[in-house]
Amino acid sequence: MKKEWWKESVVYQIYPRSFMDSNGDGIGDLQGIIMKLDYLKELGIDTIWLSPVYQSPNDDNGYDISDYYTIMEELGTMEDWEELLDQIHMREMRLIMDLVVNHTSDEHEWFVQSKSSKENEYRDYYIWREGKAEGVEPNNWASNFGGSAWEYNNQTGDYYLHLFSKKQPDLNWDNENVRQDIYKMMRWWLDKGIDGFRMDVINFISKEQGLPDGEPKLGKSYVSGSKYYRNGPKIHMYLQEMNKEVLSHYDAMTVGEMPGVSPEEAKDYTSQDRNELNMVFQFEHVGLDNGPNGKWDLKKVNLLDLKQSLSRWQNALSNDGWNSLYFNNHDQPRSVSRFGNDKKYRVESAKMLATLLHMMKGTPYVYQGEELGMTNIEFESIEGYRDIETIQAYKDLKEQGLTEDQVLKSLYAKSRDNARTPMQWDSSENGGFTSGTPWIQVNPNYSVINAEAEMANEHSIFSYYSQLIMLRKQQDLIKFGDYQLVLENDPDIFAYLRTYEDKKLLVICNFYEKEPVFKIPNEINFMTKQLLISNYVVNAQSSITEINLQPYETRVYLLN
Ligand code: TEU
Ligand code: CA
Repeated sequence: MKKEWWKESVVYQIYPRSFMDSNGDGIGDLQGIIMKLDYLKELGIDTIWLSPVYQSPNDDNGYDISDYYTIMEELGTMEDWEELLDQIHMREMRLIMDLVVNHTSDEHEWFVQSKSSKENEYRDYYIWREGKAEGVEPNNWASNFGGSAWEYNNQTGDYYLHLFSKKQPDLNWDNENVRQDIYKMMRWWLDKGIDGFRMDVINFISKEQGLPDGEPKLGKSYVSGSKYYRNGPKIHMYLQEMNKEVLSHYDAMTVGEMPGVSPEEAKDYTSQDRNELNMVFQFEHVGLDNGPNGKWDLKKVNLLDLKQSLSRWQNALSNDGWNSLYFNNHDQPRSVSRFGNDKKYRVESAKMLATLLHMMKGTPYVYQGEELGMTNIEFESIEGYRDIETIQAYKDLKEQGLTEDQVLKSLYAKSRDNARTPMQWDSSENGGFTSGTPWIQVNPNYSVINAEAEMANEHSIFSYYSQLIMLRKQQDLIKFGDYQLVLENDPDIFAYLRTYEDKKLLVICNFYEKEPVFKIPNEINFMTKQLLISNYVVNAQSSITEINLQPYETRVYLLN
C-alpha cells in the first residue's frame, strides 16, 4: 500500500457558524477560527476541513453558494481567509475546503441568467423541463428536504430541478461549459494554496437521461428518484475528467460525500489506479437507526448490524481504495447521544466510541465538539430550531398526524441542529462562543461540558482523543495494519484485531452498560502484551484471557 499524507492524517471538521465568534454578532467567523488554531494543534489534528465559507444567502447555511470566489460577509473577508490559511500552514497543518457543485444558490449569477429566458447563454447550466401537464411537475421525484424536487419558473413557464431546497437548483453536469467553469474555480482555490476538497453529494451530479419517475408509493405524491441520480451513468467519467484537468496537477486530498454508496462502488471511486477520489463518506452505518419510514422513524441500533457494516467496509477497501472514518458531522446527531449514553456514562461511552473508530484503518474525522463529548440538544419547541431540513420535517410529520411530542422526540434524536449548537469553550455565558446573542442557542450543559474544563483534566475526553491521535501517529500498525473482526457473533462486545508485520493490535469495546465477559479467542497467539490505552484504570499486567468488562469499557493492547 502506497503511503500518502492523507492516509496518515486526522481531520477536524469546522462548521464555521458555530465554532467561534470573534466580534459579538452571534455568528462564528474566520477570525474566531484563527483564535482557536492552537487548540486544534494541541489536540493533535493535522488537517482542517472547513464547511462552506463562500457567499451565500444561507438558506442551507452556506451549502447554497451564490459566488464561489467570495467569502460570506458574516464570516469575514478574503484577507481574513488568507490569514487563516497562512496561520494553518505556519502550524504545519493543512486546509481542505468544501466543494458544493451539485447545485448552486438560486441567487448565483448563472441561475439568475438561466431563469431569465430560454435563449440565455446560461440556460443550459441547470436542469429545465416542461411540466407533464398544466400544473404537473416533470416527474415525481421528491426533494431531499421534502416536497417536490421541481420548482415552477414564471418567466419561462417551465420547471427546474432541485434535489435539495428550491433555493439550491441542480447544475447540469452534462453541459461541458458547466464542468469547465467548475474546474476553473477549483484551480483558483488550489492555486491559492489549499490542500484539497470535501465534495458535497458528489455522487449525485450525473442524472439518468430522461429523468424517469421513481417507483410510485401508495399515499405519496413524491418519491425518491435516487435510483436515477445516485452514482449516475456518467459519474466516473466526470470524476476522471476532473482528476485529469485539475486534481492530478496538485498534491491535493479529496473526499467525496456519497449517500447510498456501496463498498463495491466506493472501491471504484477510490481505487489507486482509477484516478478519481482518495476516499468517500459513506452512510451505511449512520442509517442503521432509521426505521422503515426513514430518518425520523426511530429505531435502536443493533450492535451486530454495526459490526457487520463497519467490518464490511474495512474489508472491501483493505488493499485498494481507502476508508474515511466518522461518527459525527454537521448533518448527524451527536454520537455520544446516539450510540453511547450521554447521561450516566457520557465520558466512558464517548471514549469507547472514539476508540472503536480511531483504531480502525482509514482517515479519522473529528467533528467540532466531539472531542469534548458534546451532546444532542432538546429545544422546548420548534422555535429553537434553525435547520431547513428540520423545520420542513416538523411540518411534514405534523401533517401526517403525529403528535407534537412524537415529532419533537424524533427531532431530539435526529435533527441536524444537534450538531450545530455552538462550540462550548468555557463555563462563561454562552459557553464563551459569543459575547452577543448566538444565532442558535448554546446547549445549557456548557457549564459542565466545555473545552477549558476538558483541557485541564488529564482524564478528560479531550485528553483521550489527543492520546488516540498520538498513538496513530506513532504506530504504522494503526495506520496500515490489516483488519479482522473477532467474536463476530457477540451481541455486546465489538472487538477486532489489526496486524502489521509481526505486530498485532487488539481492540476491545463493550458497547453497552451491561458487564459481559470478554474471552480471548484461541487463535490469537502472543508472547507479550502492552496496554496502550483504556477508559478505566486497569492493571496493565493482569491477564486478558478473560476480562470482566465494566460499562462501556474499552482497552487496546499491543501484542507480540
Ligand atoms: O448533505 C447531503 C445529504 O444527503 C445528507 O446528509 C443530508 O444532510 C440529509 O439531510 C440527511 O438527512 C450535504 C451536506 O452535508 C448538507 O449539509 C447539505 O444540506 C446538503 O448536502 C445539500 O448541500
Ligand atoms: Ca461573528
